[in-house]
Amino acid sequence: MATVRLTTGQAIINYLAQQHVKRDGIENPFFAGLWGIFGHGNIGGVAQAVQQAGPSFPYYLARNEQSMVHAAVGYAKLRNRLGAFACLSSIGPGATNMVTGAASATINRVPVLLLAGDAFTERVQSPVLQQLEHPFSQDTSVNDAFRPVVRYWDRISRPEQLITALPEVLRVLTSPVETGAAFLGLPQDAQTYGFDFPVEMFEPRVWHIGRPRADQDAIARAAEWVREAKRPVIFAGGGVRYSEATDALRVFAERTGIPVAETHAGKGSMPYDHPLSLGGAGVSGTLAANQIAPEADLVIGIGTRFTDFPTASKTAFQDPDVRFVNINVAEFDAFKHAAIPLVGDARATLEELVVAVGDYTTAPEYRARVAALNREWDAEVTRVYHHSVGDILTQGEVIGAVEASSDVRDVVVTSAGSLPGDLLKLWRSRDASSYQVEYGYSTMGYEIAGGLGAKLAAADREVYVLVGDGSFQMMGNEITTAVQEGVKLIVVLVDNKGFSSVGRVSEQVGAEGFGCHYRLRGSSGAYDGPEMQLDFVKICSGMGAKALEVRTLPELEAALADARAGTQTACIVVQTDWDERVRGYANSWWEMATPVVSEMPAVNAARVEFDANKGRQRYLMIPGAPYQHNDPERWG
Ligand SMILES: Cc1ncc(C[n+]2csc(CCOP(=O)(O)OP(=O)(O)O)c2C)c(N)n1
Ligand SMILES: [Mg+2]
Repeated sequence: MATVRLTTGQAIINYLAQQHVKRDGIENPFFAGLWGIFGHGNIGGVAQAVQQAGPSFPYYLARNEQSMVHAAVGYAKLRNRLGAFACLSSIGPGATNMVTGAASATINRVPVLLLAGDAFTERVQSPVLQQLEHPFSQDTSVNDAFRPVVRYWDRISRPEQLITALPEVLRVLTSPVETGAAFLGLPQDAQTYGFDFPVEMFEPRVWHIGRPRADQDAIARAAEWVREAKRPVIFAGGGVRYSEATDALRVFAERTGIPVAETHAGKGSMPYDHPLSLGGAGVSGTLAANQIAPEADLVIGIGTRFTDFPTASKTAFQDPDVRFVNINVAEFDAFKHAAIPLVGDARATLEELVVAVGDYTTAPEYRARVAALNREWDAEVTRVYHHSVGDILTQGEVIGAVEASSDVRDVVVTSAGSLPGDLLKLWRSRDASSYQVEYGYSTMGYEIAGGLGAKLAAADREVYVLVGDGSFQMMGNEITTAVQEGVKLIVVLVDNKGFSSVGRVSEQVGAEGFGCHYRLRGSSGAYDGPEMQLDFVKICSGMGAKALEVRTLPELEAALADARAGTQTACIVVQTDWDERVRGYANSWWEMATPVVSEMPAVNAARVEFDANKGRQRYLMIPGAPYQHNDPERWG
């Protein structure tokens, strides 16, 4: 057997460089390279290997291990999971910095390979710098903290373990069902050990991404439910986009007259101006979606996890006889809400279901109502985009100006705060990949790093990063990396002096925005001093970006035009009003645990409101049976 002698680190890099994915006849290399931050936990191992590999496996130097995982996720999301990065940390804090990124990748079901240094297998020198000494297990390290947040976890203490571990990593990362973060803990000595690997291990390998088909009997039963439906609605999730099923969805919707509401991950599944498009659903939903969903007698969930946002904390569906058909490649999601599970690829299953439902179509009045709601919603978006409160811009005006400056294929990225909800409501998605919001984990700090990853995946598109002042302060530092890479981002930093979004939910529970403002500590001991005046222009220009502050709409419009025309990363800082929010529409309750007892009247009033909403919450447990209300006796 022909062999090649390599270290563990070299074998990993050489293997990753040879992995390809193929779907629908199109083949591409899977890995775009390695993000990393070096330290004693990897310097002689994977770090040496990537240096030796040179341009055949590009290396990107990040500023924080968490944000390098976000950059990897931003990249893989825009590549519809057909491309990914590996991320390399040292041992200890570098590794644990990746835990949040890992959870975000896994929750959003986006592939990323994490390689983290670990303490010597040899142990003679233990404890090494940054090693957790576990009192009753020398086999436990901080890397065990990754176990619940990844889809594959392994520790490589001998090089030859890679022969079985790496194919498992690739199986998981390229699987539409299993994908998320995959983790390899790499003890620092084991990274440098050599082994005579079989040469076949480093030959190009193609991972075929299939389109599994749903059970025929289940399709027949689902088609029957569709044919019986009077007020059906589709909930389109991220699976629609990842499966590149947007055309199949549009055909299915047009043939059947079933309108489409979208989740955060699914936004862009339908063009915003399609007469069957309802836009975002649930907590951050449109008036259109939130009026249709409560009356729906059939919900077709496609590629969605049905989180509390699109379901308005399970108050979205109010027809007592509502039934569900779920198309999902993951059985776990397909079975939710007692649905007929169509376990399969979104595109393949829609193509079969459209045939199975035959000549079914919704009534002309239903279509007409949906089309009218779509037009009404568009008028509301225009109204919000132009709603002005005087001498300070509103977030609606800011989003409107960004949208007006953008082209159809340009990309918008955000993650936490009030921006994702407002964008779900307002942004007029015209291209399936243009809406790149991370709202599965809603990770403050994802924005700029995620935008950087998105831009690496789509250099031909402008990438707009919308980021709140809170998120920016948590992790704005990848601007430096964008500058270093010569990667252009247009960052719009919305400075409303604190957490407007948490302020809203704080008011919902009667807590009056406590602790959500950036104010100096005042003489009373509380945060009631003057508002902090942070100079974000200086911070951004200090990192090498072109930065300026704008105060009026014409200034914002000019700055956006200038940023588009330029070639370098630009940061536009815009102050907005903390209190001036885009409101919720129709049924948009988000369950916020609210105290049953308090000394504060506002909290007690909030609890009354909570109880009323809680009474509308449904369990959705038994298919086709009048469904179960949450029992009022049990809430308190
Ligand atoms: C890492 C992390 N910590 C805390 C939260 C909870 N949280 C959600 S939004 C938010 C405030 C965001 O502030 P900012 O970016 O200024 O946006 P705004 O609410 O003002 O729109 C907080 C603290 C979170 N989502 N992520
Ligand atoms: Mg803010």
